[in-house]
Amino acid sequence: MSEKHATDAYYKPYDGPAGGWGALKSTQHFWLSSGNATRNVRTLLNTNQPHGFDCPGCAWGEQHKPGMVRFCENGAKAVNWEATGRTVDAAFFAKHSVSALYAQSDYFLEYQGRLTEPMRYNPNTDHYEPIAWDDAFALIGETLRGLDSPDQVEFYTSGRASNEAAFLYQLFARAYGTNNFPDCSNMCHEASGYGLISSIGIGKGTVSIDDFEQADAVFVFGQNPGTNHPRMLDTLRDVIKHGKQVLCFNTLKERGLERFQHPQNPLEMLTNGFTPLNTAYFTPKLGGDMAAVRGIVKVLIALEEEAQQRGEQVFDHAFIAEHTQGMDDYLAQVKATSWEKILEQSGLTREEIVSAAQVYAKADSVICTWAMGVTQHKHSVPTVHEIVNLLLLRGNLGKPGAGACPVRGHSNVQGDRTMGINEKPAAALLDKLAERFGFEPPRNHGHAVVPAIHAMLEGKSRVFIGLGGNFAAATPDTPATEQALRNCDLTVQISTKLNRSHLVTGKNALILPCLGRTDIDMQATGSQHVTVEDSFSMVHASSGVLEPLSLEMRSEPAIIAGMAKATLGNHPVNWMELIEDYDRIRDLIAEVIPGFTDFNQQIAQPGGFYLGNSAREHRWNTPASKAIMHSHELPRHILHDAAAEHLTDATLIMQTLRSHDQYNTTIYGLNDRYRGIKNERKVVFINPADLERLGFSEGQEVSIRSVWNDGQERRVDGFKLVPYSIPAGNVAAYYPETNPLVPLTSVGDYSNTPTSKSIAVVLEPHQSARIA
Ligand SMILES: Nc1nc2c(c(=O)[nH]1)N[C@H]1C(S)=C(S)[C@@H](COP(=O)(O)OP(=O)(O)OC[C@H]3O[C@@H](n4cnc5c(=O)[nH]c(N)nc54)[C@H](O)[C@@H]3O)O[C@H]1N2
Ligand SMILES: Nc1nc2c(c(=O)[nH]1)N[C@H]1C(S)=C(S)[C@@H](COP(=O)(O)OP(=O)(O)OC[C@H]3O[C@@H](n4cnc5c(=O)[nH]c(N)nc54)[C@H](O)[C@@H]3O)O[C@H]1N2
Ligand SMILES: [Mo]
Repeated sequence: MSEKHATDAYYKPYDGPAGGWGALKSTQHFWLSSGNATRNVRTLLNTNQPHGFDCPGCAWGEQHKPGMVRFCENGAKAVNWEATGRTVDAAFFAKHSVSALYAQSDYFLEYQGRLTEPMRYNPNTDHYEPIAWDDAFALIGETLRGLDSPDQVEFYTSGRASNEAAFLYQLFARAYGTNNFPDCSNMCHEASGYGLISSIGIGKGTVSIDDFEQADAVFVFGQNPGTNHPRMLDTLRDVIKHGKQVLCFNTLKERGLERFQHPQNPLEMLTNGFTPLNTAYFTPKLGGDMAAVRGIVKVLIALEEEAQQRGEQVFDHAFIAEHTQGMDDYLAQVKATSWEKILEQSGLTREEIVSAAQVYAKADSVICTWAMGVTQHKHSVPTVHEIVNLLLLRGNLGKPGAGACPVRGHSNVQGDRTMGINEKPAAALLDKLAERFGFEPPRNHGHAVVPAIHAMLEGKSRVFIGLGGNFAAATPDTPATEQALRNCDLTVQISTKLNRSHLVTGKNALILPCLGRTDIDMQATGSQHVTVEDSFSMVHASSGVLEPLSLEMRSEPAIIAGMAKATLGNHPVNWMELIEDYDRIRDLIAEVIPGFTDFNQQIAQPGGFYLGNSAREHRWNTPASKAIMHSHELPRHILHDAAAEHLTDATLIMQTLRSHDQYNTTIYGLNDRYRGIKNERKVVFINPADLERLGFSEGQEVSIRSVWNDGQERRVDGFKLVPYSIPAGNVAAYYPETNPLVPLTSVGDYSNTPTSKSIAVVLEPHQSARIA
């Protein structure tokens, strides 16, 4: 008889491959439960097709392979979720008070369906009530015109906004007078942007998707593509099939980095075959990647010394001399770092590091990819610098099959930046805006996410406008962020679906329902397409295919134009004329944003066009006109002093991550198939030795309290312990349920990104929720 476990009800280790029948079954489930199944067959088949829409899921690129099906399991969830038949209308809000809705889960809120009409919060009744579009715009215009300074408004963007919407949004905010652009990327790949600009002079990845076909080795750091970028599995699978190397560095053994059964490969499906997705798998401790890369470089130095004796070389000295600066200091820094420190911080063995270095040294072309496991730590920028140094030492930048590949999150987060969503805009952009539109844009830097929260908390900012996203739930220190939003005179949420941010209202609060990627966007001159940019700097068009569920929904560009017109009149453009035909917006983009010449003609090509990448072409936009190898000491501790000074034997370091059934704060379901979790989100993955050492038992409910020196208690309750293969001293739990634990001031050096992958916590026996 098998042993009974306290976790049996919600945890059963999953031993299948990624993809496979499980993916098909799940795709079918989300399709059938969309409330719109018949309509959505066509919707799904239009995903990522030349004349269809860009998948609202991730920012992975398109491989130029013909085929009828270009979506993955999680893309299908995203599509069916948006293209639901359920609606949240005036009757819904009349029935449910805001306080009652606030008590519901994030899953419940979004499941209710698409927002269909503009609503205004009535504090007397605690209900949202319908408001006419013109009245909503007038309220925004009056409020904005009545402030003491334009810097009292926060213009938030989530990375689904199209290029056209983002361009109009930044034009509106700058013509109004502020650079306050808190953006989801401040919580996401900011460290990649900062790290890459400061080393290679451009804040974007340097590879194209075709480079993967030519890479001898791909190093994957801190990402879980099986869930978050499933189409990348296809690419990794091809690398392996070509007999090349894939080295994975991940604190967890993620099934989506181990083996893959391609749902579109009949042979694999019918024979239950699969392809391994890596040739080596390393499990560093949280925050250990910089140390791991440093160890690799330490081995490379030794290999270089040996090679020189034979008259050979491991480093690409010609490349280094011509294109880089700072190598000597960097190598001295590496030599000065002890093996003891490298092994302690990385959690890897010396043999593992040597084996990775040998693969690196033998490969003629290497791509390094990474995501949140690298970018959400205190020392994320130094880690990105370290990865870039590794690449530069063998000239792995700007040659086929080689380069840096930060794998972006939201489907157009990269494009939004290209369009000027940036609280620290380049002077060249502002000069261009001044020249083209004849107004003087603000030159002072604005607020990113964390400074925006501080400003609202302190009463310095008084209006929050969210172009998509879920600010209240996605940001750190949830009670502080909620207070910040409640302090505002006005909160405006431009959204497709109901979420937590609608329920955390300013004195005035508006919900403005918008069209999504899948919807047909009909304007005066006919149906419009928009454009997006993927992780590989490819810009392409996206056109919706579904009749919108309500005539009251408006497109994002139309909503921005409405707010701008009500605030600024026809300054500096005739906003409404632009909305009649988005080609007109693209003509302005072509004049202002580099790389977009002949935008409207270029976008007509199926598959879109490539924006180019200066570093790939060995043009280095840095002060020295060279790629810079930065040298940082390994951090003394991966935590901030405010946490590190209070450590005890009971302190654990926690990462917050995504389950397989969620898209950021959008919870599609309660399962995490590849990690074996069913019908539960409040779990803590913990090393069995820690479980025993700390005197807890499997399945026990605990409270998680974070360790920080400001005297404030940050705690979440009722999480169940799941023994899991995870390095000792590390734990993992899902976001956004754990966001209350991330102190607002716990941010990355240089990046200001919340340290969502390294939070010092202690576990305590569950305290039942306190009565207020
Ligand atoms: N289906 C789906 N797709 C998505 C999203 C989604 O929520 N759902 N979100 C989108 C967005 S906005 C983003 S930014 C991306 C996020 O994509 P990911 O970065 O893959 O997202 P996370 O779930 O945060 O996963 C982090 C991974 O890094 C590992 N990790 C954590 N810390 C460390 C570390 O210190 N070192 C190493 N080596 N590994 C570490 C974790 O074990 C986990 O596998 O996905 C995008 N795509
Ligand atoms: N603890 C912790 N916190 C994190 C992270 C983490 O790993 N751990 N990850 C961070 C990362 S990487 C990111 S990117 C942020 C995400 O932060 P956000 O981008 O703010 O959050 P999302 O959950 O993606 O936003 C979901 C909402 O967007 C709206 N929406 C969806 N599609 C559209 C559209 O087409 N138009 C408009 N206008 N609205 C739309 C819907 O109303 C939906 O409820 O969270 C960050 N927060
Ligand atoms: Mo992200």
